[in-house]
Amino acid sequence: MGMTLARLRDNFEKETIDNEDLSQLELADLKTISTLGIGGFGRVNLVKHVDSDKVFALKILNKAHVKKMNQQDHVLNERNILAACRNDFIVRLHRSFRDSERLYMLMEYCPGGEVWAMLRNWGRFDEQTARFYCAAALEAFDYLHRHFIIYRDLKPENMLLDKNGIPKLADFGFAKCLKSESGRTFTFCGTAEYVAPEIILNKGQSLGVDLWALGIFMYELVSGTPPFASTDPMFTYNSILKGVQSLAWPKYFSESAKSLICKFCRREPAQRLGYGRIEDARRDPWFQGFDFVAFRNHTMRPPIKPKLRSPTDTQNFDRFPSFDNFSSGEDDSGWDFEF
Ligand code: ISQ
Repeated sequence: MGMTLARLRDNFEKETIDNEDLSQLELADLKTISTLGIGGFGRVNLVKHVDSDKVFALKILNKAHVKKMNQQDHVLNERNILAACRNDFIVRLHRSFRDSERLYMLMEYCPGGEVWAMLRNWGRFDEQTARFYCAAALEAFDYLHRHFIIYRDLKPENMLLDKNGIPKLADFGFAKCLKSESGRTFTFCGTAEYVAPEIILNKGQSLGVDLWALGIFMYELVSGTPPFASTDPMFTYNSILKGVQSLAWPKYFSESAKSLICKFCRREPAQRLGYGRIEDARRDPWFQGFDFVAFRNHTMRPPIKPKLRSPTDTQNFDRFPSFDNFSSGEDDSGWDFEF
C-alpha cells in the first residue's frame, strides 16, 4: 500500500489552483460552531478559524471506535486519497491532525448540504437537474479512475453542494487506490441499494462498480427512490442480481434516461458504458446538448442555488445535539502513524 499511495501523492496533477496556505493553521485556533452530521465513528462539525474568520467542516473520528470496527485501512485510505485529490467536484481536504483519542480532517464547508436532502424536499428531480448532478459524478469518476481510484459509495447522501450549488463528492471512507487500471479488490463495502452484482457475488471489484452506482444514482435522482430498494438487504441483493431488465419504470422516465441507466447497469462490468472511457458516457444521447466544458468551468448555472443567510448558516443540514457521546478512550497502539 505504501508504494501505491506514494505514487498517488506525487503524481496527482493540480487541476485547481490552491491559493490558500493553511499549513500554519492549528487545531487550537478552530472554534466549534455546530454539528453538521454524526456518523459511525465520529462527527462532522462546522468550525471557524478564529484569526481569519474562515469556516470549515471538521470531521472528527474516534480512534478506538475505528479500531473496534476494524476500519483503520478505510480511514487511512480516505485521508490519503482526499489529501491527494484536486478536483472541483471532490470536497477539498485542507489539513489533517491527530491526538491520542481522535483523528481530524479539516475540509471545505459545503453549506448547501446533501443532494439527498434536496431530493427529499423536492420528491424527485426533473431530468435536467438530475443531469447536472450525474455530470458531477461523471467528472469526479473520470478524475479518480484516471488515478486508478474507485470511489465505491456514490449516493445522494455523499454529494454535497457548495454555496453556489456546485456538487462535490464527500466521504471517501470506501475509496481505494488499485494497483492498476485492471486491478481488483475484494472487500465487501458500499450501501446495499448501490452495490453492483459482482460485489454481492464476491467476484472482485474494479472501476466498473462506480459506473453501476452511477446508473442507480441517476434512477434515484429521477424517481426519488433507488430501483432496488427494500428494508431487507437480502431482498435488495436478490433484486440487484435479477438486474435492471426486471425493473418497473415510472412513466415520467424519458426513453434516453432509461436507456442510459441500462447501459450503466450491465451485469458484466467491462460492458458498462464508460468503462475505461468515461468520454463514451458524456456522448450518450441523454447528455445531448449538455455543455461539459461550461459545466467544468462553472459557467453553467447550477439547477439549485442553496438558500443561505450567512457563511455559517446551517439551515441545509439536519439538527444534531452538540454534546459528544463517542469520544472517550485513548488509543495509542499506533495504527494511525501515517495520518
Ligand atoms: C463539508 N461540508 C459539510 C459537511 C461535510 C461532511 C463531510 C465532509 C465534508 C463536509
